Amino acid sequence: MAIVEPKNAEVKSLSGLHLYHGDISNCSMRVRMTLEEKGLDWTSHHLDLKKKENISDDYFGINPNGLVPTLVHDGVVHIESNDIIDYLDKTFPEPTLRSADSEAEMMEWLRLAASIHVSAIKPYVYATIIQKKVKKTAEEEAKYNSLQQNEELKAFHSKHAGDSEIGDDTFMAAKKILQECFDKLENTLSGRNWIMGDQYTLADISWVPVYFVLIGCGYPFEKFPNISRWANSLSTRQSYRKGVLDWCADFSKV
Ligand SMILES: N[C@@H](CCC(=O)N[C@@H](CS)C(=O)NCC(=O)O)C(=O)O
Repeated sequence: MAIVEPKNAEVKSLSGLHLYHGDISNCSMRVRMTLEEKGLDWTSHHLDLKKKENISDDYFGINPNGLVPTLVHDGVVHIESNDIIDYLDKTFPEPTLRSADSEAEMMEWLRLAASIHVSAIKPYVYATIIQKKVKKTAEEEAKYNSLQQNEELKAFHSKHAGDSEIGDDTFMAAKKILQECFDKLENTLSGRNWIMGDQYTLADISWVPVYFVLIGCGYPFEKFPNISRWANSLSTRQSYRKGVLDWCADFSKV
């Protein structure tokens, strides 16, 4: 569970569920889908990542990495999307998004999604679509570097800020990681409706936004028929419509 003590003490007085999130952020999509699955009331604090609204003293005072999403629940600050959805499912257990007999396997899918975010998802998305939309001015870069303490994120953004593009090596490495993950997902989904079998769980919620964002970036999912079938079956799910499409209808157009 990733709970942080905020420097921005104002959030400690918030009651109920408050989500700091971005429309186009796959990590935010996970949390919005989970909130919708549970039918929970939540207050939206939307941050426009293209306008770099996350790069401010106020927001770094809430989330020390300056990333979305952040959930504030009755004044307690939770970061890391996969931890947040797990927290929500445990705190609001109905309807459940886990099955007791496959807990370890489900958590492994959540960990896998979290572990490839900076090494594969972010570089793929930046290289294909996002970098030119979030290019930083020299002033914005200086502000970011003064606020960001997380070395991995600092290294990523300093390498790919301004006009310096994602190099071929980084892009190739990202593609290799994604290929391995999607081979595994394709095999797992063979003969299954959902990642864990018949039950829709946090594993699906963790991976659906990855699919949604990457297909918007032109990722060749036509090579993965089971993944394509799984993703298509989501279009009828209200939490997908409300948590993803209502905020970002098509990632290729962001
Ligand atoms: N591990 C974090 C990653 C969060 C993350 O990278 N969020 C992205 C959007 S999906 C973001 O805030 N990007 C803005 C930036 O890098 O400045 C999580 O799962 O919550």
